[in-house]
Amino acid sequence: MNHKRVLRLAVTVAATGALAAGMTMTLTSTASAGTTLKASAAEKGRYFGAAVAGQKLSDNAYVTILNREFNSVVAENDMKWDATEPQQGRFNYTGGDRLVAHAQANGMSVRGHALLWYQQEPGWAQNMSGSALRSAMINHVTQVATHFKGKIYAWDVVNEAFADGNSGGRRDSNLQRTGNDWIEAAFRAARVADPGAKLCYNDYNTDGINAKSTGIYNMVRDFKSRGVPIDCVGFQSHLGTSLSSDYQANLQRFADLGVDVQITELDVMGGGNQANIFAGVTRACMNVSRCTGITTWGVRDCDSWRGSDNALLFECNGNKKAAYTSVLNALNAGPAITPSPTTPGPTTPGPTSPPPTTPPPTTPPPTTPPPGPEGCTASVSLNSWNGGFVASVKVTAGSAGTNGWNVSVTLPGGASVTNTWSATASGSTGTVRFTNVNYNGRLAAGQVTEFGFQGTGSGAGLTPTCTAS
Ligand code: G2I
Repeated sequence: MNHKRVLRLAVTVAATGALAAGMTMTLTSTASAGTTLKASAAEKGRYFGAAVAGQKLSDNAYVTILNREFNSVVAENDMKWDATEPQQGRFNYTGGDRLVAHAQANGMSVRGHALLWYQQEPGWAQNMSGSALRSAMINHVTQVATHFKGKIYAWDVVNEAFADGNSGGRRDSNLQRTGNDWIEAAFRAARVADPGAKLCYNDYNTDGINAKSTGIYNMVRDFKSRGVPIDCVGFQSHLGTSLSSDYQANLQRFADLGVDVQITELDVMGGGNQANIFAGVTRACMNVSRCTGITTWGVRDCDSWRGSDNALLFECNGNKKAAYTSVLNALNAGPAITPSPTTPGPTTPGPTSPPPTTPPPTTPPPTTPPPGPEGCTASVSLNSWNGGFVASVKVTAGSAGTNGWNVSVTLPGGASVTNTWSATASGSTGTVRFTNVNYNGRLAAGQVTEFGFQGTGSGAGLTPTCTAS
């Protein structure tokens, strides 16, 4: 398939500037003045990432920009199936490990790309079908996610499984022909292998509300309703000369299903409208509280798969382009991810797995919920970089549900909380107590809600304790 041609054809609606119109501002505006992409994104609780091709890590000029501007990386090719399992059952993690080591040494988080994709299947898998392929692909997911366990912020578990055009259905592939449930089987295997990684579905030509994005939306809604583990949707955003007017609305409708959204492979046709489009995408992410980060598919124009499109934020000589400045300004102008007190906050996502079934009581149920530590539990996942971190905290109600909750966290010396969303913090250093806000205090038995906070210093070793009321 000529991927590039398809995506150019699909991006046809010119609507620059229309993005800002009509959107609901549920977010408070706090202008800031970061001077790098990563600092400005981090001030708003987001990451800013780049796709990295392995050999570029030995290019000093490239690495200088990467380390200065980006706090997240994704392997452009090194974690794909053909790279990691070139022969069946023989795994090669050389390139992936090198990128993870670079990320860890430089305070960057890592997106994993991609466990299953119909392209870049190794030759041996291309020749397989049916149950042999199904078990080979589940084994691949299990082995690779286990190898990188604990090191990946989010995995693209399945990439590009939906068809272009108006069908809204799945793309044909040997993976698809193993049965329509191949995607959920992959997500379940990935969850078991690395329970700490966010699990994403990733695709392109989903840059607005269209048949393809709606097909994906319906799949995510179905997964959430049946407890299939999915945490995020990646919007590749390989863009042409215009941006759909409903780009932000599309991100928001996915976020409203209770998943995070991320811009995962952003690049834009060079030319007069490039800076505006980059800014429009950045603004859209800033305006959606569950949009957790943006990744550009490369660093400099000449690193890009798009050849002479000049599709990225830096010239080949390393100079910043107008598009760079427009992204930086949009990050700095973006609202912080704190819900405004006058508007309802994001809806609490439903339980990610079915709530535990309660056996019929043998004694009359208590009239008041049991107090104390068994009332709720809290777990934290961290996105850290040199000098700072974002902590996402999951609160799970115990068997009695909650009317409200508090989570206490003791920060390491020197660390302090600078920004909190979906909870109210008391204190900023030492032991900090987070209390529910009005829309997420009441949880049914087994229900999960999330809040987050950003801090300076290290967030290592946080062990939250939860108290229900
Ligand atoms: O096609 C652009 C992207 C669309 N979404 C999924 C991404 O994974 C995909 O990335 C591109 C890489 O940027 C290319 O670098 O995926 C291509 C493969 O479909 C990558 O191209 C491959 C070439 O096809 C191979 O011939 C080459 O050996 O890159 C390989 C390594 O340079």
